[in-house]
Amino acid sequence: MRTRAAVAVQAGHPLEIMEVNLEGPRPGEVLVELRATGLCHTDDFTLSGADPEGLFPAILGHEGAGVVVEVGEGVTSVKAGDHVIPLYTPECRECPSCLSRKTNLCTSIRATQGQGVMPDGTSRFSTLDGDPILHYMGCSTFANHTVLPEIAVAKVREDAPFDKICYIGCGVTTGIGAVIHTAKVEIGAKAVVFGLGGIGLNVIQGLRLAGADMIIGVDINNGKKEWGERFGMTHFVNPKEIDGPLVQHLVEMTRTPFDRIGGADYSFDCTGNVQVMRDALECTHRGWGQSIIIGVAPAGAEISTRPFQLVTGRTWKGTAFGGARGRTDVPQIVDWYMEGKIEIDPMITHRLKLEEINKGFEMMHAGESIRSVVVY
Ligand code: NAD
Ligand code: AHE
Ligand code: ZN
Repeated sequence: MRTRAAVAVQAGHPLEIMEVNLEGPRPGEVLVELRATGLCHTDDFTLSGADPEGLFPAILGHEGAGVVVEVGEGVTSVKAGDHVIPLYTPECRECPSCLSRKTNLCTSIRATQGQGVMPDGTSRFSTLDGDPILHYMGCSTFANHTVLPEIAVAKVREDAPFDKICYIGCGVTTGIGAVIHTAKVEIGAKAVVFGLGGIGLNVIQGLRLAGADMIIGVDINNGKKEWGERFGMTHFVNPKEIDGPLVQHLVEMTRTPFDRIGGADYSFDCTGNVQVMRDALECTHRGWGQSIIIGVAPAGAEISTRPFQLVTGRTWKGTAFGGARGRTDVPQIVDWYMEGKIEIDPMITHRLKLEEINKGFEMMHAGESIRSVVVY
């Protein structure tokens, strides 16, 4: 069949809207008509050329929602007409990682996914001239239709609006999941969130859900203060507007007369900046502070700190897709949204047509949007 897509032809160039060929689903695969896709900072990171795994030409996008059109031989868990969210972290429930119960990082198709191809080593997308176009993060949601492995779709309830729940395909699940699955934040905790964008605001609403007492947001853009407060942030710090080192400032803020050491119980990096990651670790409490890295850093970047920071009981952790097991956890997050337990609508600041997708990335760069969503 033919479908319409925004193709990343080469790194650092705007996406090109074009008709592409899409082959139907092979055994174990599913053809999905996407109804909406969010624009995540990670798509921009890959398009910029900073992603060591970035390959071109490719169809980017990994935050979608749509309807199953056709299933390949042997597919049993979904059928035509089902509403689904594509999963860049699949859940096969059979590989050593899934069976370990210790991680959400299913390994069954990770190698081919990183090479931009389906598990059989081939791409379903091609140009009208027949040249292959690669898949991206196993999803390629910047196309009106895509083909996905069965293990990489979460079936969700049919009354949930596509233009909102697409965000659960990455940002919402990553932010809330980092709090509840990775950090396992407890009631009364003190937390610091660095970077109040599409991910950080979801960390904040996750912290509110978990019952944190003090939620400090840190951003270099003052415009994010109001956004943080809207979802539960209790204090805001702009590192450019304080006297002295940021870490000391945050430790002071969390210090109490009883606990004279100070420091956050939890911190979250939602920037991808390795200096911020260091500050995030070092502002946590001696003895038990945990710092969770969510941000994706460019090729070649490294983190550093004095080992003494770890010797004295701080822990550095990372999280991908918020530690969520997609097929199991994503339908539940959709339910939370439909039941009003979490918010999504106000974070979707812009709705675009596919032809306007590059404008969405421009607004992301300018800090004007929280989430832009392309509606097909
Ligand atoms: P975004 O651009 O919407 O938000 C980033 C925010 O960080 C902005 O508000 C910006 O002003 C702020 N910021 C930038 N530099 C800062 C600094 N030095 N100190 C404080 N704040 C600073 O991006 P996003 O969509 O929220 O994504 C955030 C990061 O998370 C990206 O690196 C993205 O690739 C990554 N990400 C990771 C996962 C995962 O599974 N680990 C999932 C989704 C996104
Ligand atoms: N390809 C990059 C790393 C990109 C990365 O860390 N991706 C996150 C998801 S970001 C979603 O917006 C992830 O899930 N990572 C786990 C995985 O297996 O890819 C690089 O540095 O090579
Ligand atoms: Zn993402």
